[in-house]
Amino acid sequence: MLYPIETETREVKDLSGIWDFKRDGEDSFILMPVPASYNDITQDITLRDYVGKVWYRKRTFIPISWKEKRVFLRIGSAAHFSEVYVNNVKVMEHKGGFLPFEGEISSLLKYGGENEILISVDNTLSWDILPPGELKIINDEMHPKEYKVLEYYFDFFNYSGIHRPVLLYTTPMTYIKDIKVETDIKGKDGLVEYKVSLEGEIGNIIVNLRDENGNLVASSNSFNGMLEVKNANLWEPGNPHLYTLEVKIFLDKKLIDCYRLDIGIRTIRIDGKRFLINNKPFYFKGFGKHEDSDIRGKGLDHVINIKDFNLLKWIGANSFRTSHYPYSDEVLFLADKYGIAVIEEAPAVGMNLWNPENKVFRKGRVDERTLEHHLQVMKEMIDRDKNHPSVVMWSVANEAATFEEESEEYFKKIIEETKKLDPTRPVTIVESTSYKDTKVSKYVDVICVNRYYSWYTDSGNLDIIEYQLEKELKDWYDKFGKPIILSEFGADTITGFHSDPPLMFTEEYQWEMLRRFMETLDRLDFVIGEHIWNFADFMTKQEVRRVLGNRKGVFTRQRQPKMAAHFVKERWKKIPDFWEK
Ligand code: GCB
Repeated sequence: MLYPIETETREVKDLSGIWDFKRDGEDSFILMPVPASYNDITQDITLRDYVGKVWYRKRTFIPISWKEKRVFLRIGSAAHFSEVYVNNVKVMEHKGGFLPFEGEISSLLKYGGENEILISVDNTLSWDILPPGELKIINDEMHPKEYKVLEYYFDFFNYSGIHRPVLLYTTPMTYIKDIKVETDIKGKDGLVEYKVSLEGEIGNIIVNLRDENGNLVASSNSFNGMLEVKNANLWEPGNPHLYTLEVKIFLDKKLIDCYRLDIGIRTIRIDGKRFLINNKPFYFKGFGKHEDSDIRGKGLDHVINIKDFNLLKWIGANSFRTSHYPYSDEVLFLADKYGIAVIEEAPAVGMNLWNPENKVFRKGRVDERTLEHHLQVMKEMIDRDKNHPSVVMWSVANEAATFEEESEEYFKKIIEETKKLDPTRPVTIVESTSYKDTKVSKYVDVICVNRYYSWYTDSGNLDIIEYQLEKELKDWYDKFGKPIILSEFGADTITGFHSDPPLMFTEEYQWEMLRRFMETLDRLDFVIGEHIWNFADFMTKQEVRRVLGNRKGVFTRQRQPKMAAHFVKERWKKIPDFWEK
């Protein structure tokens, strides 16, 4: 899937702005910004915690000139199930709240007139959608009849609505439908293998590869091919050179369509206990993040995004994981540009009830319907993001109940299919299970482990970290012989709380905990990365272990540094991006 861009043959109309909005069944509309979660926009608690369907409506003029073109409607994301109507005709529906969907609407439009776009979005979770959840209906003496509660087992608020831009865009009748790029390195030269798919009449093609200054470095006139770039400037974390692949289609010598795709030339390979980018051992320094901010919820916000990348650079991070779902296209374009490596995660989180007696991988919960949807999500995610140089690994899930027998077949299929869809990137699953019990980690290329020593276990005992971390990670390595990333570790920290000696929830405790974890990792040469949980504080559902959300951020939700940020910055300054212990 190509991201909509403007070129000499294409137009984009961004429908971001103020839409009409109402809950299903209501008579009148209120005003609602798009993109944004609707939850925190009004003062109405029943809307904040609403479960069910809502409607978004936008009226827009379509220019007469668009009659000669194809017009597509693309929704960046809608959490979680959506149906789309144009001038009262249903054009598409989509399941899954974190990936885009689009459809051609040319035949439904009034050209030179006003058109109505109506989008329903339902945030109800079930076991056959990712992330899963369940609508519980309580009938006991302590609740009113049929009392409804949406239960979910992941640790972020179920923000809802249209979270990413809604775009109208045009293409010519014959148009470039997709481009796929894979790159390699030969000595000092770069190899760019590409494939262009076309819809409509077959025309002639010119493919030009240009460097950052617009200079032509290679070209071809076939739909599939290999471009060679002499003395290529590679893409890598910290030094992210991009090239532009310019694809032009001609019919009878007339330019019909043009698309420009930014690409990076780089390789990724696992070699024993090393993760090689451009044949050099890469060390992941960074965070698990969230798409989350005040008022906007999970709505795309360029201000927050640029601030976050500036903070990543400031603190010396070179990577993050899109915990726990694929982030917006716009974030990944920034990662390409800023030179930040991304572990991109599927929205498979909350597949764990932390109880071997109460199974998740069974009929009616995570079963063949979930599997089918999960496979579809992997397909959509890879289809959208295959060309991003910043995406260096796929994560198929976070903290699933991989100790259950039935999880093995499930994830074996998901991992096999992911590797088939993209043989160029390693695959991981992020584990909370013990190395002894996991049925799945044997299928992945890199082991990712989340550990909360001195927090959820041995709470308050910082002195246990070194012993437990070293022991457990060595056990993981001895068993699987694969490189390991400590993909989560952290402490809830209320900014402004202090104590010395360090006590839980203070800024000193977070600092001291991170220090002890990190210094232990330095001694383990098979550990190829440290991702702190979390980049910033974020909203969760309300529960007694959460104080206005999860406070494990090294930055506050408003993106101000806690004390530990300064320690992490000093540490990461000393660790190069390419580092072999
Ligand atoms: C985890 C989860 C993450 C939570 C975190 C925590 O293991 O992967 O989603 O937010 O722990 O803070 O409990």
